[in-house]
Amino acid sequence: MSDIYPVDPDFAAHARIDRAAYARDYQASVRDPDAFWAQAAQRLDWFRAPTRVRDVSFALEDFRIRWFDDGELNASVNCLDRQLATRGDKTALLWEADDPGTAPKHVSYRELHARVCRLGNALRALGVEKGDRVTIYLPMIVEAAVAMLACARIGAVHSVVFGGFAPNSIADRVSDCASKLIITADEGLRGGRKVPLKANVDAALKLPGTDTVETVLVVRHTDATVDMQMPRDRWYDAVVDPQPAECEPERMNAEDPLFILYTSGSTGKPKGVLHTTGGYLLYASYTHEAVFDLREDDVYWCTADVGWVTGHSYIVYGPLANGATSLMFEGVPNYPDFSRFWQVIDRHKVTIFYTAPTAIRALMREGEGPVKATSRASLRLLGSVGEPINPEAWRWYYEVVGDSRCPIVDTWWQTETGGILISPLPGAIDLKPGSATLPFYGVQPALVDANGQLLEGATEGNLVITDSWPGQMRTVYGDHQRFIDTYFKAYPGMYFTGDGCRRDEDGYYWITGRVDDVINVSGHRIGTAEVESALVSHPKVAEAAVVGFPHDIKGQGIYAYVTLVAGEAESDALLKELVAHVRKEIGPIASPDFLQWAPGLPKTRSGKIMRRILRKIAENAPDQLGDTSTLADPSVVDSLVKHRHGA
Ligand code: 6R9
Repeated sequence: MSDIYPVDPDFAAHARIDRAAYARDYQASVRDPDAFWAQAAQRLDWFRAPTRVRDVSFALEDFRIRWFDDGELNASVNCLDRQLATRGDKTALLWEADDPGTAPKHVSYRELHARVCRLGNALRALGVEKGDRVTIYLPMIVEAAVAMLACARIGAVHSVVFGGFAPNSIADRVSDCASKLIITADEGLRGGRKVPLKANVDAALKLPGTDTVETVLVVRHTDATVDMQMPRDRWYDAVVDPQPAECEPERMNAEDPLFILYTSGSTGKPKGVLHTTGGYLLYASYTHEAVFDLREDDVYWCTADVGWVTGHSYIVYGPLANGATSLMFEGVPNYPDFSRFWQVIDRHKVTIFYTAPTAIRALMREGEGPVKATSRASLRLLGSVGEPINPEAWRWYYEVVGDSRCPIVDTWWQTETGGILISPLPGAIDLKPGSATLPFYGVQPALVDANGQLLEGATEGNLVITDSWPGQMRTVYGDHQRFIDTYFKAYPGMYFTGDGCRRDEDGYYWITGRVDDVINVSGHRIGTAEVESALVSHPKVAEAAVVGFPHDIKGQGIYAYVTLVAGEAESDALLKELVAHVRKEIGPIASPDFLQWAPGLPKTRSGKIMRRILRKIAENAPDQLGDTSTLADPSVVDSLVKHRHGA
């Protein structure tokens, strides 16, 4: 039996949503979604208020997802202009540098508005028009948020590419959406180390398919000397600073694209997840306010990178649409030492702290000392996102970091969902360590078996969502059929999340992890197919198979089996070379933790690699290999088990 942490009565007394309100409003939201979301839409400022709420069908023959589709608004106006009257001098973004010796920056709503307008004007002057795609490849600096909002202001569609990605990955993402312009910086700075962002862009733009890029705007950040290729490359400050501080916002239809964000799937290249303006912004802001029980004087800190969806929805769009103070951190949890997070919390009197289980596990390993050296008295609420949080890490987070005072919201969601779908509301829902608990308003989760049969009661199955919510992705950029095939074919009439899940006797949801070929490494999604194709692109590799395995800190690690081209010799030097090759092709986050030589791979007679078996070998569970009789050559398994890494 799992233990329960009941809602704290003191917290509930001041919370936005209490138990009764959640029960009542959840019922209302699924009984009459039109009425519920029509009311909720009033939280946004519209140029033209929508008269239609939802037009949705998940049926394959009649597929559509549209929300508020006669409404018109602008996301940057909602995040900036409408805050000016009452919050002009309030800090919108509070920036903490990688080096604690660098002064933090407080950017007010008024200043942020002016900076976004200047960049919006500059982008227009450079020929960027409504609907054009702009790639943002920046470190965690204020300009990253400015760039996203400036795109939103002029109706350009941003595609933020995580600063840890290598030139090949940048090139793939630039060419897929035919970006016209890239915004980058000379260098990034993380944990005292420099990241050559501009040089990576230069290398990416030498690769095929990237010639749509006309301009590269370069933010001066570390003042490093970088190659500037005129007229393509322009210094950001030189172009942006002279622009006027007012910029006419584009009137966007609610269903006009706001951004594309690439994410890994189980097959092929990363998918360009497309989110639109009205539904996304409404959902990001509403969930941010409700799940984090937001108050006017909160100092809210989400430690994600803007290169991931969490940074989009819960550093930039949600918090700013709510007029919150959002802390943006350039650095890493262990620099200069393992108490950095807690020092930042004390320095800025952070009240809400939202991070990932992998960070908690890494910090937990260092013991209580670095935490207890700080006060953290300002904290009132903690959050978790990115992967299942093991109960042990949950309790450490609760007891040691939060001094058993602060509820934890374990928020389950995905790039595709735009915002949080399953999470406690801290004043309304009792907590169970390791469970994301219950659905947000309007969200209808269900469990199905492999045949798509709906499962009732306390049980385990594949997690689906049976009806739409406003923050749902609308398409895979440039490949609508792939969108439908990936998410709506497995279980007709339902959105398939790719996650396995258990539901307990209280109706609580416990996410068990991906059931597809996606590995969740430190909360980052890596497709096994991407790592395999990077390995196979090395001239000495004939074949590769990649699986995930349980990893104490990262949640899952990457285990690669590699078959060399005939005549090539296995060696430690080549092993290192292959790991380095993957880093160079995709980026450091995709580096295999282990690489095992595989003279043969377990295949069915039709040639399909049996990953189930490879997973069990990687997990060191050779007694659970199951039936191997259908293999073309069962003897390869014995040899792989014998030579397992560490065996
Ligand atoms: C927001 C984000 C999505 C995948 C998702 C699931 C895992 C995220 C979780 C969680 C258990 C949580 N995941 N939050 N699993 N509990 N609270 O992480 O988006 O990068 O697209 O990853 O992450 O497996 O399917 P994304």
